[in-house]
Parts: sequence; C-alpha cells; structure tokens
Amino acid sequence: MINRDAVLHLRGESLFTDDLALSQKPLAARVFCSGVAHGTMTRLDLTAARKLSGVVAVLSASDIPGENQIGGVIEDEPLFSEGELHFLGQPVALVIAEDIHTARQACNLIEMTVEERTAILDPREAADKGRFIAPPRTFSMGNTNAAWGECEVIVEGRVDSGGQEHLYLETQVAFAVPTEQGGVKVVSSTQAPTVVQRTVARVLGLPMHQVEVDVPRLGGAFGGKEDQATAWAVMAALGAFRLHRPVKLQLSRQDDLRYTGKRHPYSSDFKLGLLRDGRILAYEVDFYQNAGASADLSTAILERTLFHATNSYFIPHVRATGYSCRTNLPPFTAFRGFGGPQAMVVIEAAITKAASELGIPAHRIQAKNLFRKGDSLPYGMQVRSGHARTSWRTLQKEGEIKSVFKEIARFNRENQLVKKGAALMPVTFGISFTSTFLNQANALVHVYTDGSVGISTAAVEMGQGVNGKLTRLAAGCFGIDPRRIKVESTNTTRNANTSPTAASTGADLNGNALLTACEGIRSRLMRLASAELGAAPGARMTVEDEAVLCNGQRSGMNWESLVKKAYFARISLSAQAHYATPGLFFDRLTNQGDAFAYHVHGAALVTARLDCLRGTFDFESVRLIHDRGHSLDPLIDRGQIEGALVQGLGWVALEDLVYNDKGRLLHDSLSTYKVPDIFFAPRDVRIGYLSRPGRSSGPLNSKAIGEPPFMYGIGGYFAVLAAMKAFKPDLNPDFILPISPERVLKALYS
Ligand code: LUZ
Ligand code: MOS
Repeated sequence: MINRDAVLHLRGESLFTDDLALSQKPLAARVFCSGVAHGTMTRLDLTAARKLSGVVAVLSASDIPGENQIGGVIEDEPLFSEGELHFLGQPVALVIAEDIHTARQACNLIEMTVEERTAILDPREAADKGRFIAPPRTFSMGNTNAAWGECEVIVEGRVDSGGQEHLYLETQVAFAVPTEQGGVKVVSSTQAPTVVQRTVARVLGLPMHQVEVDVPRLGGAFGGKEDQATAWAVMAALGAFRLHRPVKLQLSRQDDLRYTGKRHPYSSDFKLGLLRDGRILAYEVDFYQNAGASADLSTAILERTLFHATNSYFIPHVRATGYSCRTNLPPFTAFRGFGGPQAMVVIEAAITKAASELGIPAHRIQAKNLFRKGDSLPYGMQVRSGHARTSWRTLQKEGEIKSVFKEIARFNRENQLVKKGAALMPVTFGISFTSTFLNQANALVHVYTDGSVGISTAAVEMGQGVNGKLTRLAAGCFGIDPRRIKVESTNTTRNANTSPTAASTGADLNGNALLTACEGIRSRLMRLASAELGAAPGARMTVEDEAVLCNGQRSGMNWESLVKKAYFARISLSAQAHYATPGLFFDRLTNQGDAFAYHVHGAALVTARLDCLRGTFDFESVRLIHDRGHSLDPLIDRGQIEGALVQGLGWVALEDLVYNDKGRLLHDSLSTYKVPDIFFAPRDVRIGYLSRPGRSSGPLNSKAIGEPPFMYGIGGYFAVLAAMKAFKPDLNPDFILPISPERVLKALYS
C-alpha cells in the first residue's frame, strides 16, 4: 500500500487549514455565448481576451480533459460548442479573471465569425421538418376512432401556451475548489447534486468519488435548477481543475434571463366528443412541445404531459400523442408542474369550447366527468380515492359557488363596460418521478453526545421549507425539541446517488428515509432505557418532551442522559437509511403501469374582473379546496399553495416570453418581463382542505405540496375568458396564453 499522504506532502499538495482559508478568494468567471440562434462558427479568436491584464485563462471545448457532453437523458448537449451553434446563448468559451469586471471586458474582446442560418423557433415547423428530440409517444385507452360515431357533439381546436421564466431570486451560481488529489469540490446552487457530480466527473474525466458537491441552500429554483444548474457548475469545476485555483461563476440577471431554459411552450390540437348531457366519451390530443435546441428533461416533461392529458376526468376513449420538437431556442426545462399544466390547459379549453357548443356552463361538464374511485387512467393505473369529487363538492358548498355565479350574472347585467367571469379548475396530479428509478432517497442521522442531532438527506432546501419538515419529523420521532436538530447541507459525500429534489417528492422520499434512520437509533435507545430501568418485557418505552417514559410514566431519565448512557455503553448513535417508494412500475413500451405513489386532487374557483375598454383585468377572488393529507407543517403548505397559485396565474395571464425571428428573447429584463407581484395577486384567497384526507405514502400520511396547486392558476385564464364572453357573447376564442390585455382587446373588438 502506498501512503497517499506521503505523496501529497512531498509535492506540497496536502491542504491544511490555512490553505483552505486562502482558497476562499475565488477567481471570477463569465461565459461567452453564441450571439446567433443557428449557424456555424468559422473562426474563434481568443488571443485578445487572453492578453487582457487580469485575465487568467480563456477555456473552450479543446480544454476539456474528459467528454464535452452534459446531456443527462440524451447525449445531445456539448458543454462548449465545437463549431455548430444551435441557440442564442449557447456557451462557446469561459473567461476566468481576477474579478468579474475584467472577465466581462475580456468577453467583449473575443472574436467570433459565424455563418448564420435560419433559425427554427416554432415547434410545428420543426415537426414538419422531422426535427424531433425523440420518437413521438402515445398514451391510449379504449378506441377513439370507434367512439366518435357515438358522440352527439364534437369540438376541435388548438391551444398555444407560452413559456415561463423561473425567476428564482438567486441566479445560477456555483463555485469550485481544487482538492488535494486532483479532484474538485463544487458548491452549487442545484436541485440535483448527483447530476452535477456525475457530469463534472464526466467532463473532467474523473471518477465520481473525486468530485464532492455541496449544496447549502438555494434562493429559489422552481425546476430551473433541476438540470440547468449543471452547466455552470461544470464550468466552474473545469476552471478550478485546470487552474488549481477556486473559481466562481454566477450569472448576471440578464445573462440568466437570456441564456437559461424556461417552461416549455406548447402548441396542441384537441378533439373532444361528448353526449348532450355533458358526458365525455372521447378525447384526442396532439402535443407539439417546443423543446429548444437539446433534450435536457424534455422527454420526461412530455411524458408527464401525457400522464396528465385528461386532468381530473375519466374519459373512456383517449388518444394522446406528444412530439418533442427540436428548435433553435435555449433548451426548455423543468418548471413546477413539469408538463402537467401544458396538458391540463388543453383539456380545459376543449371543455370550454364544448360547453359553448352545448349552451351549458363548463362546470356542469367538469362536474359530470370527474374521477371516481377505481376509474382507469389511460396509463393503466386506477384512481385510488374519490377525492376529485369530494374536493369539488366541498368547494361547491364552502365556496358558495351558486351565489358567486349568481352575483356575477347580476353584476354583468348592470354593467356594460366592466364584466366579471368565473371558472372552476379541478386538478389531479400524480406524485412520483415518472422515471421509476428516481423514486429513492437516503438519510444519515447522527446524535451527538450532548443530545443534539445532525441530519443529512438528499433533499435540497430551496425555500420550499423541506428542512423544516425534516426537522419536525426527526424531532417527532425522537420526542425532542426541534431546536436540537440541525439539517446539514446536501452533500454527495454524506448522501450518495441522490435523486433531484423535484417532482414534489422532496419531503416524501427524504422524510421516509429519515424516519427509518431515526427509528433505528430510537429503538436502540429504547432498548437501552428499558434495560437500565429494569422495565418488564413488552413495556412501552417512549420519549415525550425529552422525558423518557415507561408505559406513559416518567422514569427520571431524559433524552440527554439516555444519549450519554448509550455512548458509554458503546451503542451506535448514528444511522443511515434508504427509502424506495413501494409498488411503482411503469412499462415505457406499453405505457402502462402504476407510475405514481398517489394522486393529489383538488379544485379551485377563480373570479376575474375585466375592463372591456382597456382589456385589463384582475383576479378578485380564489376559493380552493386542496388535498394536502395530514400536513407536516400547515404554514409551509399554505405558503406553497399561495405561491403556486399566483405563479400559475402569472403563467396564464401575465408572463409573456417573446422572441424575435432571430431567436432573441425580447423581454430580457425585469422592466419588460412581468412577473406577478402583490398587486397582481388575487385580493381574496381562501384555502380549505379535505376534512378526511385518508392515508398516503408520504411520511405520517402527509402529501406532496410543491406542484399540484400551480395548476389552480389555470382557472384564471378561463375566468377572464368568461368575462370576455359576457361582453361579447358570440366570442369564439383562439386559445393563446398568456392572455394579455392586447389579446383581450383584439378578441373583443375584432
Ligand atoms: N422531474 C423529473 C420532475 O425528473 N421527473 C418527474 O417526473 C418530475 N415531475 C415533476 C417535476 N419534476
Ligand atoms: Mo421540478 S419542475 O424540478 O419538480
């Protein structure tokens, strides 16, 4: 055996405390990106940039020691362009300098000559040209072709839904430090520490154990850091690896807006067939997903679109097809809902059109077709609860829906230029990663001899409050004050092979792993307490408020003294545990299986008030009933619901991503890209919960909360449409989202 330390010492490569302190002053990096959406680089001259005083290095594809490839699902994304340019913002080179101002200046000195080609920006155009990320997928049930003949009403149409900027407060950032054996430690603002670790290893040509990724906490993510934190972390790591100095890379807000991927825009065709009484018999839908220039997570997102094609409705005959179309825009990526919203808005548009055709309110069709317990889904799973109907009924009662509609009708009779509208929006969202293997997590728990506790899981805290939930779970299991518990950073050396904190599963997966780990320690401690106290076999040992109880009676022993005793008795005070969601399977050839641990259901009523002279509108009220299970933290869950709701309203009614024909994002600052603020938020939001939520596979029967409430916001779009229809009864809307005042006016006066 070679003494590794001897080699490091001899070379002066061992890192001691003082060296680490020194390494906190990182170099600054800036990415030089393609200025065109499509073309070929014929010349790249880095000489002038390299010569600028203060520049340490300018790195490009040829400086990569391993593979120039960061595509995780499909290998179609180079870290740096090798000549072909596929989107405006595609990284070409990395400038590393003593400070960020110098790095920026140097970027301007890079000379690049490009043969520009026409950019394809539209997914349907890409589809016509056969530019697909992957072969199309179809989910189906029954036989739509045979069913059309039985339908009494058939409506067809098209829906175009726009993208959405994540606008996490903290822009993409990473910093990397060389470690002593030629490895790197990367501190990254990522939802997916293991993806960063794996990709850094791949690009640097290192084994994964030479790459440590640490994630302290994120200033927001919303899916924007599930896959798209990786490139920047890899670049920082490349710099640290090549230069043997710490390198930090943080995008400016404008770079972040311009160059990072967003929610996928979709263009979709629907055909819906019903009986006169509102029963839906058949539904066909084609989704054209604008994937951007490389796959990123597009295929998984498109798959979730297909899973949620029918939203909360049982439809006996369904055929849903998804096309992931390659265009020349920055790769679109995960965003809260992950393709689900894009599906739900289409079925809701189809129902709205059918209601208009039948001359009945849309909510009558909605109510008639809601899932019942045991209904089959197009992917072969069965709906396991009646909560879709229960939440709808509860909303009808508690939201006083009848009187809301009556009041709106009265208002609309009395007002000519201001109109109101209301819409109901049911939501059914499947909880689990649709890639079954990702549904696993692990936890590591240490109890220290003073009774304090450190917990490490794969969960990344991004403002969603998962650390609070984990703290409550551990404190509850041990029967101790939550202040004794510290949630450590998410680190790949403590938690290996982690799944991203995504798909709303953070608390479910990591909470369950954490409970198993805590249980292990707790049962050892209880066995010891029982022996120490000479308790009768079968006596019930518990800790409550830090006191050790035997059959509910105080024993004189407490958490701290018990922990000390355990240490001196040489009993392990640490535990590691793994959790894998039971019962999941999904066959991607037949598109059948129990893909989800459970579904979250709920329903919302949104009302809007429209100024028909100006086209402006606001959302007056939202009432919603949500199935949150047995909440681990009611305040956090409420915050998630409110935030998701407003983000959803922003997607359908405010946030407009506009590109020019050269693929340049026109709204690349916060003065032109509008996101919801408190004035946009509905004035009156009332949230209720199912009174008997039942069981779930979440820890302590809690349920995932992150994504499902986003889709209540879709109701806002249909509420505005309803108000428009009150002004112009023969309105035949083209379903284009977001609905902006300009679009409202055009529709009202055309
Ligand atoms: N991420 C992912 C997700 O990788 N798979 C999923 O199914 C998913 N669902 C929602 C949000 N992120
Ligand atoms: Mo996600 S859209 O990163 O849960």
